[in-house]
Amino acid sequence: MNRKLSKLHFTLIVMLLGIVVGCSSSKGPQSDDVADADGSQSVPVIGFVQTGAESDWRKAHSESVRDAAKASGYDLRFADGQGKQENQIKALSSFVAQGVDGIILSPLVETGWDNVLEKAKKRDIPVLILDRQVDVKDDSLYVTYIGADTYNEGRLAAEWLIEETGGTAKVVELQGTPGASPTINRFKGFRDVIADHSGIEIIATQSGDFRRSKGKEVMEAMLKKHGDDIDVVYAHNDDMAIGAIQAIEDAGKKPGDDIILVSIDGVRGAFEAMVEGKLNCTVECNPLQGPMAFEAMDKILAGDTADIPKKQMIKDEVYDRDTAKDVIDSRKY
Ligand code: GYE
Repeated sequence: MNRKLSKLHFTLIVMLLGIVVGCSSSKGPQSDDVADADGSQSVPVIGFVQTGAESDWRKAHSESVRDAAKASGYDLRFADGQGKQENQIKALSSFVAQGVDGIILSPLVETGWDNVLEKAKKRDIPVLILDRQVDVKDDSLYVTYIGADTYNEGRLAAEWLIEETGGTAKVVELQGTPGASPTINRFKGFRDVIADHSGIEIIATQSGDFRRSKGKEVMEAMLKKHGDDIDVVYAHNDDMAIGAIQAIEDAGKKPGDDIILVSIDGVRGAFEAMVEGKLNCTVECNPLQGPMAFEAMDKILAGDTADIPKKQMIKDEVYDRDTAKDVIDSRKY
């Protein structure tokens, strides 16, 4: 019997008898094919290794994964990497040692995962990579990747900017966490588009670690150094753009008018800033990835992996000050 089926049976039995089961446990892969000592069936256990809680996007992402796990009947063990790869590696190893049924990894950075993923593979524990990508020598170390097309997001931001400025602007860039796939891709996507537009010049670029406080700090330093030269801020996420807005206001300038700001994510705070006229554009990056992840996990645990693509990308939209007001109430994160 596959795990998903046994989970359904379990749910049915509970419903029919009207029994409330207080807790469930797992004894690792295949464990729910057999009943526990007390006669109950356990539900599949998934270890989720998250990057941390660096942004509003991330908070929405964690919530989406938690909600979807619950809705799909999984027992989710949540590990918060707190912005450190070593914490994530430790959590992953520990999930492998616990013999969980599956692992979802949102990797802080792209490289450095080969060894720990080998451990999971040796124990036959399937790994789904969610949100950020990994760069590993052997692609069979994970089953599938689900996330946004962050390279395209960088391109969309640049295309919007060229249209808005007519192709002439001095830009400062606030990069995300160094080595993270969205940082690498948003950096590259943006540059690939402006390469044909010599009037767009990046005069400074620095990491703000995808954090609001860091975005503000870096922007303060950039304003001190480049002052009136700055026409545009390109931020790799909304949180850093919101931090930059504060720094621009503190410097006595009008964000959105004196300095154009374009960022990525599409979180509520960005829509509020656009409605207030302080942010000009955000490229959506949908964090509500939980349902897709567990739909794939259902198939993986049922051994039904043949039709799961290696990469599944979520589609993004572009929103600006003109469209923000019309859509803000329908935003889900
Ligand atoms: O843009 C940022 C977050 O990995 C795509 O991580 C994600 C990024 C998102 O902290 O806000």
